[in-house]
Amino acid sequence: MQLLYSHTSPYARKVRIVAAEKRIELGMVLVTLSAPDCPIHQHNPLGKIPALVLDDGDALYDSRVIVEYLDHRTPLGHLIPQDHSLKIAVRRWEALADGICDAAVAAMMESRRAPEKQDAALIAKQMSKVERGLQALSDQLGSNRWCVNNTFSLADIAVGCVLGYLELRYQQLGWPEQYPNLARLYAALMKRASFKDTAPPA
Ligand SMILES: N[C@@H](CCC(=O)N[C@@H](CS)C(=O)NCC(=O)O)C(=O)O
Repeated sequence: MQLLYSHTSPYARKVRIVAAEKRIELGMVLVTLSAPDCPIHQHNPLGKIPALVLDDGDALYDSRVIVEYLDHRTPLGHLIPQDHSLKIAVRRWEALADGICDAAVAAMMESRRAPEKQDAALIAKQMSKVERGLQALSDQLGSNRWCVNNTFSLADIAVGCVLGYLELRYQQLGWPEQYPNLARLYAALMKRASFKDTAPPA
């Protein structure tokens, strides 16, 4: 199996962490999305990373489908609970964390356009999703050690990936100072080899 990824994609990091936690070896294919011959287009018609190319040549996307596939491949330490209510809770955390990523990525793409072409209202709208999303993550975590059922799960991984992305791209937000409980969670996650080994380059 080969994973098409980039060093900075928070969605690809989520998949890499799940694979590492599940001790599943993946072939890694580093891609540059802006390259005209980027191989992602052969595997994902949406042209987005990550995509997981299976041994029979079929490809899986997006990250939520891939992590479910990987979690199901081995019985070792399920990251998505078997219990239905807990599973839905974990997947809602993931949806919130990924949604914050979507908004942060959209605002970043817009802010990279030439200044006269940028839509300030679009950036403000996306950043308000980021702010509200962070507040919701912090409120829901409270003083708990992990996001769901006091057990490490995909929910913590997804939250860790968005926090890492914001640390990389939006240091000026100062989320660790604003949300000490999220900072505590991120510090605990960064002690794990799976997180350390996939940290985006500074
Ligand atoms: N929902 C997708 C989001 C993937 C995504 O947006 N990836 C970005 C990189 S961080 C991308 O490939 N963007 C290129 C594009 O949108 O054309 C997932 O969870 O995999």
